[in-house]
This record gives sequence, C-alpha cells and structure tokens, in this order.
Amino acid sequence: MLYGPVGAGKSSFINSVESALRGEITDRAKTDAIGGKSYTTKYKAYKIKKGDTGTHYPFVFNDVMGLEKDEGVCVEDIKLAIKGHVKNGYNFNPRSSLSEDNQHYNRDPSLNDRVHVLVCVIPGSIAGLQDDSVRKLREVRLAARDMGIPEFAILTRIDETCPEVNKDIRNVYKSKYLKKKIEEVSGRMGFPQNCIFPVKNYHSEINIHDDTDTLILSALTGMIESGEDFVNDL
Ligand SMILES: Nc1nc2c(ncn2[C@@H]2O[C@H](COP(=O)(O)OP(=O)(O)O)[C@@H](O)[C@H]2O)c(=O)[nH]1
Ligand SMILES: [Mg+2]
Repeated sequence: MLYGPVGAGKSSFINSVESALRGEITDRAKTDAIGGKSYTTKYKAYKIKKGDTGTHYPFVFNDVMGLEKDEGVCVEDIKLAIKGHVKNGYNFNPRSSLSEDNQHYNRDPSLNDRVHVLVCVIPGSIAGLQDDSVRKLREVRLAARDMGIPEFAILTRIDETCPEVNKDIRNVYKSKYLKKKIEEVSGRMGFPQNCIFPVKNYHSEINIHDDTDTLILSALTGMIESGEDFVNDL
C-alpha cells in the first residue's frame, strides 16, 4: 500500500512500475499535475498484466488518497486498510472514518486483504512538508510498526530536487544534495536510511530508460522481498 501527501507521486509510481515491467510508458493510475487537493479519493487496487499471457504479476498496489492536513484521508482509515477492513472501491471521507456498518467494511479480512508492505511516498522537496503532515505520516508508520509490517519510503521527484540528477539520473548516489535529503527524511520520519529508495517516476517521458527503470525496479524488488518475508513469517 502506498500512502503519502498529495502530489508526492503515488499514482505516478504505480504507472512507472507498470511502464518498467511492460517496456513502454503507461498511465493507468490517474495522476494530477495541479497540486493541492487529492485527486485519488477511492481505495483502489492495481494489478499489472504480464504481457499478453492473461495473467498478472503476483503483487497488488493499493493507492490511497493523500494525507493532507485537514482534507486528507483519516489516519484511522489507513489503519483499517492495513488490517484489510477496507474494501476495494471505498470512497475515503476526510471527515469521518469507515464504520463497521458500511458496505465497504470487510468484517473478516483474509491474508490477501491485508497489507503486506507499507510504502510512504515522499516528494524530494520534503522541506516543504508541513509539520502536521509529517505527524500524520509518522502516525501511520508507528501503527504499521506495531503490526510488524515492513515499511519503506520512496523519495520521488528527485529530478526536480537536484540539478545533477536532472542532468543524469546515474548521479543519484553521487549527489550530496540527495544524500542530505535522505538523511533528512530519515531524521524527520524515522525510516532507516537503507529503507529509503530514491526514485524518478516517469511523468513526461515518451520512452522508457534503463537508468530510470533501475531505480524503480530496485525499489520494487525491496518491497516484494520484504512482503514475501512478512507473509512467510506469519
Ligand atoms: N519531475 C517529476 N514529476 C513527478 C514525479 N513523480 C510525479 N510527478 C508529477 O507530480 C504530479 C503529481 O503526481 P501524482 O502521481 O498524481 O501524485 P499522487 O497525488 O501522490 O498520486 C504529476 O504531475 C506527476 O507527473 C517525478 O519523479 N519527477
Ligand atoms: Mg494519486
């Protein structure tokens, strides 16, 4: 499950993974170039087709509404979603959390309904994150920790954050600026530095690039391996 502030690049990350795996740019998860309010309001699961085989890759992304200060999804709803109580298609209400009598409330979640990996999507410009949002993100993180769910952060929009990376994405692990950003995310949110993946999403490209794919797929690999460990250990 992906969560994070609006405009962080959650939907773009899902599209980027699909693009990298399919070998061509796709944009199934709707993104929004005009920031501010959350564009994604429904709890939606995304599966990715494996070529023309009629099968899917064995993982599912869930994209949730942004976590803005007053308008964003309730932290309580994210906790319910983690436990598998929120059914696909539920329309998040910023003012009240999902109640047990709602038709989208799943009373008896199976292992498949639960979240196996929690991914916080943070825009490279984290300095612009308000303390209130950071508090909400941290609250989700601590809830996941209490439930023993593996957690990652992806630091998106790194091309906008660092001119060196914008010039050549292969500079990602040479950039002093990004190193400082990762330390900052780690310090503010509490993620260990090796759980923070820098990623540039496909956002305006027409073709895919190996170097962009590399970052997207190494983040994905980390998530899948941890998710598998989590499920196997249950
Ligand atoms: N330059 C750049 N733009 C990005 C990146 N990721 C997302 N965007 C853009 O940021 C905007 C918001 O992205 P979106 O995926 O809708 O964010 P969401 O609200 O978290 O789902 C869109 O216009 C994207 O094209 C990135 O890595 N680099
Ligand atoms: Mg979105």
